[in-house]
Amino acid sequence: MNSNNLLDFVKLRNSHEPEFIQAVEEVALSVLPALEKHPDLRKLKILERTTEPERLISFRVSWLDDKGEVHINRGYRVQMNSAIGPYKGGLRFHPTVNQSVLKFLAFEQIFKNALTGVPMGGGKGGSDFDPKGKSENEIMKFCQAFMSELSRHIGHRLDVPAGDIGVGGREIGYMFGAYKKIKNEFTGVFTGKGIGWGGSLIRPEATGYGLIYFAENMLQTKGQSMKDKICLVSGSGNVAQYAIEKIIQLGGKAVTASDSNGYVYDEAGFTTEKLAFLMDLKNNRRGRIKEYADAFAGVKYFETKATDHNPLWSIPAHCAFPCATQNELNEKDANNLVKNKVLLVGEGANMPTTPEGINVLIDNGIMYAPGKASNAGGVATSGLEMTQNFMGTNWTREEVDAKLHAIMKNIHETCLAAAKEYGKPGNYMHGANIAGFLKVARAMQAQGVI
Ligand code: NDP
Ligand code: 2IT
Repeated sequence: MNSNNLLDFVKLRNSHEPEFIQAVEEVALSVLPALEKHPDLRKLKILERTTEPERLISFRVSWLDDKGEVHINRGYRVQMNSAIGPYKGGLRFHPTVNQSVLKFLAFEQIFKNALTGVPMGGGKGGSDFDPKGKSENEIMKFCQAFMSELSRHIGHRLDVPAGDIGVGGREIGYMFGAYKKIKNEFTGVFTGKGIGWGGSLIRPEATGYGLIYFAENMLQTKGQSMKDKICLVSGSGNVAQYAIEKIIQLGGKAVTASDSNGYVYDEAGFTTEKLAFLMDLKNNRRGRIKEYADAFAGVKYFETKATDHNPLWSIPAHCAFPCATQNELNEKDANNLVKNKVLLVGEGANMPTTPEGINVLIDNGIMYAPGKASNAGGVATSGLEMTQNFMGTNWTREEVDAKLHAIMKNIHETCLAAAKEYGKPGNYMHGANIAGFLKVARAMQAQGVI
């Protein structure tokens, strides 16, 4: 089966799922040429099998708001692949959540998790519930209603969810509490738990820190470092916040952050104090990014209009870190980055760059790190949380951070080695896709046609 046949197969079966098709197409274009070296894997239709979820659960979530009004949301869990470990991946609460979005995320998660070296399969879930503007009580009620069904399908050796957009420590707490009540057992069924009830130090920081560790590794291949690098960051949630923190710690300068209303441009750069303000604004007061610009002199705020490009990416900088959501950096944005001679793009979000955008970056020699490699620090540290839960132990901050550091370095080396071996030296996208795929493929081959 050549790439056209495979994509026809996937498009036919998933014709109304554009994000899922986009994610499969990227992996297929990397992996199919590589598979010419492995006719045994082609014959077994391993790639085709990875595009079909092992199980997809969709369910009704009914709940009552503070005024007693009934709301109906849709809940999902996509159990995509369990060849190398229990299903593992986050839960997303956002109005744009649908089957296509969750299947793309679960598909990416298979290969990302394989790259971490921690034994975890791929999964993802969530709901079209919109947490914005909901009271604390409504968030709890929704989480409990969601768990009344999801609890039947997960377990610490079966499927271990975590956070993603709209799901952070607060929501994990409510969902973990509901699970424990329903099942009458205390297990590490979630990661991203609070310290003191099974959580791991550094898990909240891990995705953003890991992203910047990965970028540092990329820069080192050119004899450079993060020091004095001007960085564009999009988003202002979990990943963006800790990416900014690590950029500051390594001597770089983060000059932007955004939310779905607009972005701020702080030419002087974030400091530890300004970042503390942003974290309080977003994590406690749950306000809008505009307030950051209102609070500090010299910071500009721009509303994001529905245009064909995002002006955040046309600000001159050395590094760009999209940390908000899928398809937030398109071909025009990529051309603007090229014009400004950006050195690297490191994806903190999942699939934030469109396929056309990726081509522009790679064709123009910009180092490009795909999310499944560069944002894998989050799930890798979730894996470390699972290990600590099974061992009944807690590692120190320094221990977890050292392991995260080593894992990101290893992923970086793995990507470069696979890229070189398969004739695409320096291409992190092909390297990540091929290395992640081959690990899962060998496990599927050993386990038979199931
Ligand atoms: P959060 O919910 O903490 O933050 C999301 C941020 O992105 C917010 O600033 C949000 O703005 C913005 N955003 C979300 N949707 C849109 C949109 N449609 N348009 C513009 N801005 C948007 O999520 P995370 O930081 O956890 O996740 C960010 C990205 O990183 C996602 O792609 C996620 O899949 C990925 N990721 C997360 C990991 C984790 O451990 N949390 C691990 C690996 C990847 P607003 O508040 O206005 O909605
Ligand atoms: O996209 C991701 O890797 C995450 N949202 C984290 C998943 C996890 O299980 O920690």
